[in-house]
Parts: sequence; C-alpha cells; structure tokens
Amino acid sequence: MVLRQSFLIILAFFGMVLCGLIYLNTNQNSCKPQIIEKVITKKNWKLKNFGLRSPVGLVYNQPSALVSRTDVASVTPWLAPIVWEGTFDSRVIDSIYKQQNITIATTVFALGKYTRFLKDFLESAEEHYFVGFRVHFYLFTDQPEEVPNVKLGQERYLTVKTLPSMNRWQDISMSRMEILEKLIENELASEADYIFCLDVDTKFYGRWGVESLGRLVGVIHPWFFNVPRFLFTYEHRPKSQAYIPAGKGDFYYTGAAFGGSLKDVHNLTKTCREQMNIDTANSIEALWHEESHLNKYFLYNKPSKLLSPEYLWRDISMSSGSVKIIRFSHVAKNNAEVRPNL
Ligand code: 48C
Repeated sequence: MVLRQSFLIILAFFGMVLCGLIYLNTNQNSCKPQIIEKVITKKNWKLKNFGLRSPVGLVYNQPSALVSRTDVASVTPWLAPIVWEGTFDSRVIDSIYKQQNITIATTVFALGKYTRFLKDFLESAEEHYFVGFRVHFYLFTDQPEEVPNVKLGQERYLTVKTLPSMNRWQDISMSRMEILEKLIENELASEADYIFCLDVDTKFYGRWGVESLGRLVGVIHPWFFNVPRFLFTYEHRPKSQAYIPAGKGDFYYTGAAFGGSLKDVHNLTKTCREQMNIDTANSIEALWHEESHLNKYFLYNKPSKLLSPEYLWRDISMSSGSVKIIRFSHVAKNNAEVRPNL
C-alpha cells in the first residue's frame, strides 16, 4: 500500500514538472516574439558615439589643469559642464565635431504676429549658429506665406510646416512640446543627431557652435542666473505636475532654448506634454507654462550640459559682468501688441 502511494506521489511530481516545462516552453516561445518585436520596433535614436577624436595636425595652446575663469562656475555639482566664453577652445572643439558627419535639427515656431521675427532670426542664424555644420531648420507657422525668403548657406535646410492658428499665446507656447515629440518620433529618427528648440523672438549676435552639443542641454535663464533660488519662478502649487517644493531646485532654466540628443529631447517633450495634459484635466495651468514643466523635468533629469545666459540673453541692450559675450538674445518687443489678444 505504502509502495503504491509513494509511486503515485513520484508520478504526480514528475507529471507536474513535465507540465511546468511544457508551459514554460510554450509561454517562453509566446514571450519571445514580443521581446524580439519590442527590440525591432524600438526606434534606434542612439546618439552616434563618435567619441572625441582630435585630428593629429591640430595646433593649439596648451590647456591648463590649474588656470581657468574664476568669476564663473564651469561645472555643476553633478559634473555637467557650464559653457561660458573662455571655458572652451572653439578651434579644438570644431576640429573634433568636423570629423563627425552630424546634422543638428532646429525647431522654431512663428504663429500670429511672431512671423515678423523670422527674418532676423534666420539671417542672424546663418551668420552665427553652427556655422560650417549641417543644420536643418523646422519652422512651424500658421502663415506660411509670411515666411521670409532668407538665403541659406551650404548644408543648411529649411522645412516649413503649417499649423492652425491658436488664440492664446500660452497655448501656442505649450503646444510646442507635443509637436516636438511627434516631429522627433515621425521624422527626425534618421534625419538628425541633435536637436535644439528655440524661441523665435530672438536674434543671434555671436557664435553658437558645437560646444553647445550634448545628450541633454539646458540653458540657464538670464533673469535668474545670479539670484538665490527662493526667487526662482518655479511652480510651487502641489496640485500641478510641474510642482517643485520650496527649498528645492538647481538652476532656473529657460523654456526659450533647450536641446540634446533626439532620444533625450523626445523623452523631455513627451514627459512635459503628458504632465501638461494632466494639469489641464485638473484645471490648473503651471505658472510659466511649459517652462515650469521643463524646470521640473531638469530637476529630476539633470542636464548633461548647461549653457550660460550667453546663449539666451534678456535683451541685447543690457549686459552683465560675467556675461562677456551675448551669443543669442530675446529681442525687445511689446508683448501686448505682438501677442494674440484673448
Ligand atoms: O509663435 C508664437 N506666437 C505667439 O503669438 C506667441 C508665442 N509664439 C511662439 O512661442 C514663439 O516661438 C515664441 O518665441 C514662443 C513663446 N515664447 C514667448 O512668447 C516669449 N519669448 C516668452
């Protein structure tokens, strides 16, 4: 009797093991296509990893491990460079990136009366913005007929995309995140290596070059680079997805210029769009719209490179001690006159 029982127990055990193996095998097989499919469909927005190859024949001054600018910080606590004039050698960095066949996509939005800024933006970009490198401008506007005819140099491209007009300037500004997210998803995967998203009521006055390239790039806001963070205009209402608690925050980044690799900027724009949708559903709009969400994102997803306010100044007429060169600046405008009235 005992012998019979033990035989049955052993039989049942091996039966379960066999079933388990069959189950695993079939499920594993059914899992496998999903895993493989995920890998195949996952877009390959990898940054081309060229490294920092430097040409043999390049002649330049000896760099110093001891001497640098003492009036500004050139690295963050998480060891991201902060780019200021005098912290890089443009010849060295150009020679490094010249060897890489890169394309920088650049988006700019000009709806309503903001089309008036396009001529200066594009003409000054031709003079100062990634000069000598391949740049593809993507210009979004509700009035394609108002796009000025600006002569672009070699390897410089402009694609105009038409958008419906919007009544609130806040909506125009915020809608950029979703449009950028979809542009990267649908068009840029094979077209570009880096992307920068810039305000159009701006003008270039000095070099903006490959020293600005990086995985995830934030620009320090010109009004807040030299003040304590309790003065930063973060969103401090916990109800908003852009909420940053009092006493928290690294820098105040501008929403008028940001960029990086396609993969990172896609994640940034997607996250900001999702957060803004949640706020809308909760009937709240962050204090400074997508800029508030950008600052929340950069607090928890630290930029790998920061650009000093040289890269987005407040107004060309006002300079400041540590800002030795103004490369790109908002232009003076009458907001009431130029923005759509509600
Ligand atoms: O294209 C427009 N039209 C508008 O009426 C308002 C904003 N915009 C776009 O959004 C421009 O590209 C602006 O640069 C950007 C939002 N930024 C500003 O309005 C100010 N620089 C704060």
